[in-house]
Amino acid sequence: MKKIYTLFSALCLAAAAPGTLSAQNNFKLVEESVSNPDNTPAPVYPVPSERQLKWNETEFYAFFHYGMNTYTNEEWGSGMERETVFAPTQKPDPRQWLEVAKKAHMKGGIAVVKHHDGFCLWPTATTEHCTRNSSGYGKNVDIPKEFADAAREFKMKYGFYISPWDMSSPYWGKKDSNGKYTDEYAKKVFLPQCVELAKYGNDQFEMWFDGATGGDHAGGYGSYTSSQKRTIDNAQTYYDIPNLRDSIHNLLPNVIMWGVGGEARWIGNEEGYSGQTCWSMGDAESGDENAWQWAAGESDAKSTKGWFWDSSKYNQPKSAETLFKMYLETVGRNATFLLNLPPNRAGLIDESLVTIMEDLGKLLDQRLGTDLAKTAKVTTDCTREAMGKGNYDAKNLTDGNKDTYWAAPDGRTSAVIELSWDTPQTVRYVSLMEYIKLGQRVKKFKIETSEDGVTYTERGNGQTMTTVGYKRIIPLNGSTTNYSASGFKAKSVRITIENAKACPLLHTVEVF
Ligand code: FUL
Repeated sequence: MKKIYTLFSALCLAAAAPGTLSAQNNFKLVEESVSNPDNTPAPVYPVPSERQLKWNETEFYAFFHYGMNTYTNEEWGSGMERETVFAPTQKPDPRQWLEVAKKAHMKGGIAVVKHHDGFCLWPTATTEHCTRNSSGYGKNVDIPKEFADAAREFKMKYGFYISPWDMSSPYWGKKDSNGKYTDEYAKKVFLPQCVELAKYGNDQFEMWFDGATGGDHAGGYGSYTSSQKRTIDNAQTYYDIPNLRDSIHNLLPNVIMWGVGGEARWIGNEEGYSGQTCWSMGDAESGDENAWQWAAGESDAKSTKGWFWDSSKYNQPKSAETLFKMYLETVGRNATFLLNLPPNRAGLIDESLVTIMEDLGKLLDQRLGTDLAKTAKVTTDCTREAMGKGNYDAKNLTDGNKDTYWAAPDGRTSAVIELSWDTPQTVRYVSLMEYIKLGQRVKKFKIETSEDGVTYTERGNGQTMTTVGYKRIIPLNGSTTNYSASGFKAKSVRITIENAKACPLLHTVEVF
């Protein structure tokens, strides 16, 4: 190998004047081809960063909308509420919030610690509009602290929603005498608030910045008049996002700056579904296979009627069955699922929601809890040659290790993976996971089952089987409305990747 390397370098250097770009490029190419002893597949760009990968693994996590609006029964406040209006009827208990989320098998949570009204759920140094000036059980409440402590206790991931829009701040949207926006809000309020939150733990996984840019709700120090309506024109520049991103990443290496932060995208609806075709780059429900920036989708959705608990109304919690459908249409379609559980005026998740979360946890156990692939014989019609220490064998698909994967040889954009059992199993769902560290590749696939190992029938008809990405779960009955399917008897499940951007790589196949 060393010889070839030297020979090629000599040839390259001879072919181009030393020091020129082409000499350097040739040198690099040869160096790369001989320094790939494991025959690792070339990446298909864009690829996720380490922190984006870790974030994706959170899959299903809770949103907790709690704050001033919980005590005014509003969805958006005005910024003019007195601090004493925040009046919990007992000590708020973020530990209970996460305990409930865990029952539904969520892996983490994001607490809203400042909504658009600007009231901060911690005694911040940046404004008086915070719990320091509340009374009773509200006085000096420190939600980020208790939330972070509880998450660590439960070994769950955690992060915070901090609204960039701040109706209570006199600086928000302020212009100077030349009509130019001042940077006072970013410098005196928003950036310092993010830094304060960072101090609650460097293990945070996501900071959530919603995209609201002002408007009808003028808010702050006065009454609603049209002259008080404030807006901003460009969130990126107004909040100094590039600087904020760098500063926060220095403090929180694993945090994803969501939304306006640019590291994960809004799926484009708040209904709990993503596109059946869903690329981890581009925009909205389906993404764009040709976009250059990795931005996987996150689907934020409500479990009740509003984002905040409304003590004056029936909050209409969704059933566990509906939430299971939302799970399959988000996590099962290459998006993460951020499900809102709004604490009530006692600062607790209401009993009605607790029961639903327990039921959802049970449904997930029953339907996606026993992986039949673990007992299957797995074969593929092609396997990449390894050359080095590792391997790309079919057995990697069921070894429970996300770092080992099956790979097809270069030049292949289709492949067949087959799982079989000696006795027929009842199969309902198939879950696939690409090795996205090297890019999202699969463009089309199909699934068949066979009861006798001879005759195969295509399943999942009705589902669009295009992309896979981080995870894709196909209900084999093919329905897009009824996911409590009874299933099919199968001695064999055959997955055919029909098209891919480059040689396909999967790290996990599961069958339920
Ligand atoms: C939106 C907000 O305006 C809603 O109140 C809610 O917080 C939702 C999650 O994000 O942008």
